[in-house]
Amino acid sequence: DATPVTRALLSVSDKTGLVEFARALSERRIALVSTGGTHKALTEAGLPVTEVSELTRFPEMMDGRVKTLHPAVHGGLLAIRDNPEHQAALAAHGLQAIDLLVVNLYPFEATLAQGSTYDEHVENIDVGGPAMIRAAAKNHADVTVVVDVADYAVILSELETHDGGVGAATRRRLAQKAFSRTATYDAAIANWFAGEIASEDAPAFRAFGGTLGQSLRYGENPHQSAAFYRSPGLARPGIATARQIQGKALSYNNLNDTDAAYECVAEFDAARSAAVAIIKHANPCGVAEASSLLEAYERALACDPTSAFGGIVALNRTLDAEAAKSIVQIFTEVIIAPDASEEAMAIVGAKKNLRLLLAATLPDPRATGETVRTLAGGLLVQGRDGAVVDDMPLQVVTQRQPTEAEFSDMRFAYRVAKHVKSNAIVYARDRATVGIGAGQMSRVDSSRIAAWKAAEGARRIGEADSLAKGSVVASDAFFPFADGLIAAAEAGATAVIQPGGSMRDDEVIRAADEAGLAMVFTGIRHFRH
Ligand code: 93A
Repeated sequence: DATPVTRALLSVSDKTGLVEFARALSERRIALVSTGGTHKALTEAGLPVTEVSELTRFPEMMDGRVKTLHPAVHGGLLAIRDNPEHQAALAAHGLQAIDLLVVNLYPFEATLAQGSTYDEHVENIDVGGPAMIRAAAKNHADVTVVVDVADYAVILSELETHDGGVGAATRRRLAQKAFSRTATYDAAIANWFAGEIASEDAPAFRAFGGTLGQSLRYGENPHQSAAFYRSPGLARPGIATARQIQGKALSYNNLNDTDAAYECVAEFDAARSAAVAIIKHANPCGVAEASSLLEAYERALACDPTSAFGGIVALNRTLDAEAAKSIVQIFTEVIIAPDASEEAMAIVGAKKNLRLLLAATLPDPRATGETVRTLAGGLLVQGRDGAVVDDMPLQVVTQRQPTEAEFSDMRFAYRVAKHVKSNAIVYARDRATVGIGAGQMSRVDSSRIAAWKAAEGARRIGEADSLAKGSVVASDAFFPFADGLIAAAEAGATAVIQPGGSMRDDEVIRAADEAGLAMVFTGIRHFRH
């Protein structure tokens, strides 16, 4: 019951094991036909192979969308061998029977796994491949179909035991497998499509309008669906207007963190200094200002290199080669900058997965506009926090006046604190953060964490004193009691910047005076949740 194999058509995206398999077929005097890429691989390996365009007498066209969709292929696969009319039709049109079909499809599922764009998904929908697979599987009485690299060995052993033929049981089993493959393939396409449509129908989309920027593989967690929308109502330069130059598709968390990173670094006027912010879980884990991006990056990284691993790096100036070289040393998820030099792009280009976003302009930290979040059954809308420390009437409340250096560091620390989740405590020295405490329910806990990070930083570089020594400390909201302030003084801070406005401000000021601290009130709070 074995059918002889004299001609094989090979058309595979995954070329694993292809050459070895084709060589074994060729050695059995089986004629090989194949599509462009497969043909190239086989001729390069020195195998005799006919291009499918020779069979169809049509060139492959439309970027490969039409290569095998032709009667020369489908007639060859579907003709019943012992049907005289079918055989006469083959002869009349000069067609040849194909006995073995070897296909693996465009990698649609892999494209899904990478989280590619809509158009990339569409281009990876294989049409000709499934058509051939279905034709060959339907005609399994005469034709053998292989859709899985793992079955190459099965075919070779069949050809061996059946003297150049494939047995009926194997043909039936492989035909079943072939239909199962096209079914799974189409299911993956249908599911992806359903997700795209659902994203466009999402209530959030209807509420805010705009356009679907990208449907995302998932949200904050894999069980949550997600999409990114561009909303003209919220239009301002930043993450939504940035161009992705390279790297894997952005995830939900990437987008959220990159937005936070770029908004943070935009607080630093690019005309005045180079600045770098490194973000993890939407919080800065290091921010620095310097005369070069390289120096700013290295100082930002030094604040908390452990947390910076797998972080987002935002820069306020054109990414240059020196900074790029340093950034690619550790695992980074995303780099965002207004622009990048050719050389820097080449350096980043060596890291295929690393995402590089160029946003052209920096967001305006003073911009008005709204932020929106949902809560059960409603929306919370507020004006964005466009307050900038330079515009705040800083009031010195202690006996000691801050020095110029302290003033400069306090303004730096307050800019950073605006972008740290509350309760936020930021220690800074020479315009670099040395300890950041974020997102604690108690301000004292945030202070402890920030001080601990500064002490860790000193330990890492072998300094005896905590990096908080000689630093300034910023608090996003007032110290309700003197304890937080005393803790900062004990950690080594010499100056404090905070909004003021506590019922116990007098107590807090007295404690600052006793500790010899300089303290300024900004009058403006920077809560961020
Ligand atoms: O774009 S297609 O749907 N149009 C076709 O006519 C066609 N024929 C085969 N894709 C088509 N294929 C697919 O090309 C195969 O399923 C296989 O995945 C791939 C092999 O192309 P190449 O040999 O050029 O690498």
